[in-house]
Amino acid sequence: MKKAYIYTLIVIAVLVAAGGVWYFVAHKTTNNNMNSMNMSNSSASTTNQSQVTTNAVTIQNFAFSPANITVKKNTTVTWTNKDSVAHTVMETDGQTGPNSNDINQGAKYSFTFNTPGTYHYHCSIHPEMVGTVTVTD
Ligand SMILES: [Cu+2]
Repeated sequence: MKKAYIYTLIVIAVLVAAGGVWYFVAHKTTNNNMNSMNMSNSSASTTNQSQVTTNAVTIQNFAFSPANITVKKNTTVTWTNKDSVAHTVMETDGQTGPNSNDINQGAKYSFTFNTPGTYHYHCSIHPEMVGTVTVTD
């Protein structure tokens, strides 16, 4: 009689513990899914489309300047970070393009564009930072 009571308590305790673990795991998974869904694609930029012919881009105040540049093919473009935080230069459309590691304060990153085309890029740390390199023949 007493034993059966204790076994019942143990069974209930195990079920409650298992339910708690299940809830925790399920809840965590849901959160992760929501986080990955939040990585929204903010590619529709309505920024100034004026083109500047230069191979030097300054990163300052969380922006690429000039944001839209034109170069001839086989030109090496250099980005210089004048912010106190790190930025990156990452090709956006899956073309062979710039793909930097963290560019720290005062550091530079260079990429040579050999193929004509339009290359959209962004900062992987601050995806709202975008720019384009137009490469002409
Ligand atoms: Cu950045």
